[in-house]
Amino acid sequence: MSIYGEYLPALKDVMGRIVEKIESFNAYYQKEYGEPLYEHLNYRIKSEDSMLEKLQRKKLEPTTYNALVTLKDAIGLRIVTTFVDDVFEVVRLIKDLEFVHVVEEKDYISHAKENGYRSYHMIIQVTSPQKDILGHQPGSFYVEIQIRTIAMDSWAALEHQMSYKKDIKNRELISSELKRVADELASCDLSMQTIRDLINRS
Ligand code: 0O2
Repeated sequence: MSIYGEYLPALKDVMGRIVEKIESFNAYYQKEYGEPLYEHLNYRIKSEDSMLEKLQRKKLEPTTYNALVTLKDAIGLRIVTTFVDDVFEVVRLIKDLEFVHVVEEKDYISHAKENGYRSYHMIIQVTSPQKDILGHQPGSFYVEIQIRTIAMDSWAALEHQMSYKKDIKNRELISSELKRVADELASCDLSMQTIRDLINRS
């Protein structure tokens, strides 16, 4: 049986509802302002293998409770914007949703990680008509949302490749180059934002 057990349909339902809302924001921005709020949106329910691997890595029992409550990223969304300001606009809109309660926020954009990683992370709780693992109905389910710019996203993908290679040569050199590029990309993101503001004001 799946690690998500009988809750898999509820996870799919919750993911569908939040995705639909976010897509409707994008359609609204496109219609109202002539440009979308974000460039693309990815979403997934973490595969059973990845969830089991993560539980093992965190030394947690492979129970449905640990998969859904202790770890809070069974449902994951990634929203990728063109401009930095739009990251914070997406955050604001998500916080305003009436069926969403924000549990945790990590602003790795204002405070980048030491390796150069930048992204805005939110853990939210979404209410659902379906029963949750604590027996509540309506229930609530956790969703992890990562929001970042295209530049931050390409960087994270490259850095992720390195972290998965076991016997990589020149790891130190590559890490310091990645850090340098992360800072350059952050500077380009700021310049892009400034140019966009200048265009919009003129
Ligand atoms: P996976 O397989 O991607 O889910 P958590 O590990 O989630 O319990 P943590 O690490 O405190 O708790 O959460 P954080 O910092 O919000 O990171 C969550 C996710 O963000 C990570 O998931 C990565 O996907 C991504 N992330 C965080 N730091 C980095 C980084 O330095 N580089 C890259 N490329 N991605 C990062 P997991 O848990 O690693 O696994």
